[in-house]
Amino acid sequence: MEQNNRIWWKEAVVYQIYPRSFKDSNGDGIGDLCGIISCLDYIKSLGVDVIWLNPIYASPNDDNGYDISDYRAIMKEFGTMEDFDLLLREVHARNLKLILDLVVNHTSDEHPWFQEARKSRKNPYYTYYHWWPVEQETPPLRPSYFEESAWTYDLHTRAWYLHYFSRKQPDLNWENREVREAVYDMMRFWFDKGIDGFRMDSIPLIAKDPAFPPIDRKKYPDLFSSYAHGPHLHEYLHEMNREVLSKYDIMTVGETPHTNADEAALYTDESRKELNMVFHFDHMHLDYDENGKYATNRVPLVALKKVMTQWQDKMHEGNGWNSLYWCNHDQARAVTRFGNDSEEYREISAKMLGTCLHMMQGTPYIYEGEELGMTNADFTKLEEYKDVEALDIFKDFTERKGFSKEDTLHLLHLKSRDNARTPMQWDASENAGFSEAQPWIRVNANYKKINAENALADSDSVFYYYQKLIALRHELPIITDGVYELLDAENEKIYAYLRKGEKESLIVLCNFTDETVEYEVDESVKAERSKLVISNYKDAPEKFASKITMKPYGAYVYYTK
Ligand code: TEU
Ligand code: CA
Repeated sequence: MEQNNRIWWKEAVVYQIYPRSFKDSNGDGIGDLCGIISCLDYIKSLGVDVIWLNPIYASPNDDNGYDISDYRAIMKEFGTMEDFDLLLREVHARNLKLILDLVVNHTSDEHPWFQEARKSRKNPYYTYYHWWPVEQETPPLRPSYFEESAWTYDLHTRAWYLHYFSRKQPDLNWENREVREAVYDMMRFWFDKGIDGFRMDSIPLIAKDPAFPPIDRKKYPDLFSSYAHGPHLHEYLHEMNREVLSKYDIMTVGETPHTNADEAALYTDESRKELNMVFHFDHMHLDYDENGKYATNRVPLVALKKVMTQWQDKMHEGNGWNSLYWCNHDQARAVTRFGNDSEEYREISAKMLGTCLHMMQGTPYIYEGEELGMTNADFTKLEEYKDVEALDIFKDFTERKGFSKEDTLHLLHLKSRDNARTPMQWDASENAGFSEAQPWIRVNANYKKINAENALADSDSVFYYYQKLIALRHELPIITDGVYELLDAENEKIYAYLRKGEKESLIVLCNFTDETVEYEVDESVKAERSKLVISNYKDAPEKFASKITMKPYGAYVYYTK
């Protein structure tokens, strides 16, 4: 709702919960809704405004809930619909908002629609999915994100069905109006319960050309990028907005792989009435190599600045809105990947990363445990990995790409999605206070040191630093509204930028290295009456000076009015 021209989701900070790994309340080793309820005061104390839950719907859990067998029921491991209703009430009672994951590119193969569909070609649900009948010979090349091929042959129908993800995640046919109506109906069901929005999974992939023409390999060397932005995509989103979204005071964020900043404007430009914002992947791709995500590269700072700046500029010009994130349930831990998780620099670099992101324009997303500076998992054996993607990568790299077992395990350690899925570290008791039973996935051995209880007892912790960053965003409108301007684009060590308002400005200086850097800020930047509003070093200079000694992973923010 716009109040005095302000829009709540533009000023909000979102906290993302991966329910399976957050808090177990009934001792089965799996996180659940009652566990989340018991931690709401902790989340509230961080100062965030919105909670986003990864999928909580009935699911056989081939992909931890991203394979849904009933959109209107709660996954039995997570609790009941009564538990959900209580959670929603408790969230609202704390003046927080709740958004859910909308996964409608595909269902589970155990969803009744697919169970019906695969009975025969004449079944009314057959056209809810994409099929390639055997008479047309082998289906056109379409790789799956989690398997070699995105086509799996079905004996009953004598046809292959399409699944961009695992074979237990058949893709829905959005060309079919009945499918769209069924999705909109389900969305209304949740909005009528009072939820405050959706994060929309894989949303650029929903639209497909049912003829599946050959992929132009010159245009799409990695093939997957051809999956985004199929025919009628924006018509569907516009229709969804008209029929459902526009009727409620809610927020939407599309997860948009394979989407550049120009394309993102098509989703988020307010006048187009589609989505509020999207999660882009451009900064996630900077450490990829010819084998994609599973690579040993570090992210080069100059390139990082370039893509972040592009998105800041494009969303601002295009009348869109950014979402800001360093990590989520699909990515390595931020401090390990972009900072430094050594004993010496873990906390200081986690705070620097938080500063660099939270002072930008957009809505920041904090992934559970990021506020503690949680690190990548410390798995050494393949058996410790649970993720369908990790198991597929292991197979692909060792059997098809010729990597050794050790090298592949090292790549999984760097990039596996399970790095983000180890149990939330609550305290130093057994299983990190996550569960009384053995957790479904192993706890990181560093939990005795890195945990919420320790963080709450230490006024200098990453937790309290994030609390301060969030409070600043709520206090200073310039963080929401100010125009972003990058300084010193080619500097390989320092990320320096301005936020400019009509009468105010912010100077944000972040050292991405473990070295002390004598830094000279561009001479055009004048800030005589500035004051330091946040820094991860206690002895940071109170007044801005154009020559500044930037300590290792130092972050300094000056505000001028
Ligand atoms: O991810 C979609 C997506 O683009 C993935 O390819 C993602 O890039 C990959 O997991 C990174 O390694 C979404 C969800 O976030 C993910 O958890 C699901 O597995 C996937 O959709 C299927 O629903
Ligand atoms: Ca449980």
